[in-house]
This record gives sequence, C-alpha cells and structure tokens, in this order.
Amino acid sequence: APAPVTVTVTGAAGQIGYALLFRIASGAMLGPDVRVKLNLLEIPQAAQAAEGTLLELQDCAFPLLAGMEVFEDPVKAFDGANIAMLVGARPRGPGMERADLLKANGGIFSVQGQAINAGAAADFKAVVVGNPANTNALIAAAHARDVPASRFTAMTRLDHDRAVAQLAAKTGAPVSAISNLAIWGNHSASQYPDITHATVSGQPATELVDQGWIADEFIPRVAKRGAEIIAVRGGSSAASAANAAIEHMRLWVQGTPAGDWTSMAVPSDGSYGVPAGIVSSFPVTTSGGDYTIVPDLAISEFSRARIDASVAELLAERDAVAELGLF
Ligand code: NAX
Repeated sequence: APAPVTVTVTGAAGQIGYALLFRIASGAMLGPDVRVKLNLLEIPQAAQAAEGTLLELQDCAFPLLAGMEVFEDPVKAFDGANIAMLVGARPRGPGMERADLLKANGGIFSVQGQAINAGAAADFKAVVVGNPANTNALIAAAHARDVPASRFTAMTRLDHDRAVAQLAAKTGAPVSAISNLAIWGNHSASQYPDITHATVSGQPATELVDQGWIADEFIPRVAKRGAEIIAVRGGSSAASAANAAIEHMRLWVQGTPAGDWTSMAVPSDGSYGVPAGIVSSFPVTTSGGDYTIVPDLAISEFSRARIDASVAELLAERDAVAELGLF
C-alpha cells in the first residue's frame, strides 16, 4: 500500500478542529482508498484537550487512520506534511485593535511558515482557515522561502457554499443544479459573491433573480452570514467551516468537476487586475493537484467595483503587516 498522506491540523482542539478531524480520518477529504496520518498542532494550554480528541479518534477505529500524534512544536508537527489545514489563530478579543490582531496572528503564521519550510513534503499544500485568512496565508508563504507561494491558499469555500445555498433557496432549485458561482476578494464582509456567470439548471442565474435582490439581500446576507450564525447559534460557524475546509482540499487534490469551478483565495498572478502576490479569492479549476484561475471571464461594471473594493482592503492588510515587519 502507498505511504499514508500526512495531514497537519493546527488549532486541533478548537471547535472547527473537532468538526474536521473525524471527517478527514473517515476519508471524506482524500477519498476512500487513501490512508492518512494526522498531526495535531496545538498550544500547550490546549494540548491535553487535543490528546482527548486522539482518544476519540482511536475509538472510531477508522480503517484509513494510519497514525496520529499531538505536537506543541510546529517544526515537528509539519515534518513530512503533505497537507496542512491551518485553522488555529488568535481570535480578536474585546478591545483588541486591528493592528494587535494582525501582529498576534503574524507571529503564529510566520513561525508556522518557517516550520513548513524546514520539513514539509515536496507536494505540500496548505489551506488557511484562521482569520484574517488571506493575510495569514500571505505571511506563511513569505516565511517559507523554498515552498512555492502558490501552495499557500486561504479558504473562501464556506462563502461559496453559503452563496450557493442562498441562490438555491431563492430560486427553489436544488443546490446540485447550481454551478459557476464565484467568490472574489477577501474572506471578510468586503467579499464579492458573484452570480453573473452562475447557472441554475443551465439557465443564467441573472435571468431568475433581479438586481435589487442581488445587491440588497444576497450579497450582504452571504458576506455577513458569519455574524448571523453567531447571533442565532451563540457561537461561530464550526461544522460548516470544517465542511468547507474539507471541500477546499478535496477539490484541490481530486479536481473540480467538468464545467464547474470552485472558489479559493490564492496568490494573484495579476489576473483580473488583482495586484500580483496578494492572496485573493478567484474562481479556480483544479486538476492533477494544481489549480488555475479561470481566465477571460467578462467582468461587469458592478462586479469591477466590488472586486476593487475588496482588493483595496487586502492591500491595506498587506501594508499593515509590512509595517509591522511581518512580511
Ligand atoms: P477556536 O477558538 O475554537 O479554536 C482555535 C484553536 O486554535 C484553539 O484550540 C487554540 O488553542 C488554537 N491555537 C491558537 N494558536 C495556535 C497556534 N499558534 N498553533 C496551534 N494552535 C493554535 O476557534 P474556531 O472556531 O475553531 O475557529 C478557528 C479560526 O477559524 C478562527 O480564526 C476563525 O476566525 C476562523 N474562521 C474562518 C472561517 C473562514 O471561512 N475562513 C469561517 C469560520 C471561522 O470563523
């Protein structure tokens, strides 16, 4: 049998980590024939809780789970890693300034970038879930000099799935009938969920909904869905975020279906006027473990303004971390 795939999960004792690990071990991410080894990275205060999760993983007797270990040292946790799910991050506390948040997370992701550089596998791939996800990916990539920056991506698949679900609910179509929806920009309230290329059972989505709904209901609902979940559930999105992280990586490794794409925040190559280097969400197709930004889409004036606004926010985040010496 081929060697198991080593998957490093940071923030393993957190709520997303708890929703993520069991599904990875069950084969939901890499497929029913691929054995996995789970490396759980946590901070010392949470390492014991992560050990408890290991006991539960053991009790599942997953046939695909070839090994598992908890680490507090990033260098050990990323040694030989093929895949990293970078979930652990410093949340914004009460009274915390934005610069403090960027600084705390910059500290985490620069150290992890260096650890990845030191020992990750040649086919290494990372998805950053921990916020500010796009900028954390930028920082990690900058500190992993020998790893192509393209291997550091950030998650906007949750936004993508939220948008698909809202469009399905509005049109009365099943989610499986919807394709070619895209998220552009930052994983933040400035993101642009774009249905101008989307189809519902083959029909252009823009023929089924009006512009007022798109601008005044759909876009804000998707962009602020995280806050809605907190308000209703009393806690931030966990299982849906874990599901999206699995989908992000599953599609990257196993490929997007013919005729459709996914949304991923990836280092820009200058496509669509997004300055090269910043990690911004695009529609991408994947094949053979590589991704390609979907080329040559027509961008409406409305779309252009929304993309530019979110990109401006990403540039401001980049400048802020550059000022802090983190990038
Ligand atoms: P939790 O606070 O439940 O868990 C975070 C875990 O990370 C904790 O166990 C903590 O000990 C650990 N951690 C902190 N620093 C670490 C480090 N240096 N190394 C390893 N582990 C470390 O948060 P949870 O709800 O699981 O959310 C995790 C992150 O996902 C947050 O940053 C959150 O903002 C972000 N989200 C991102 C989403 C996205 O779409 N990109 C959506 C969901 C989520 O809000």
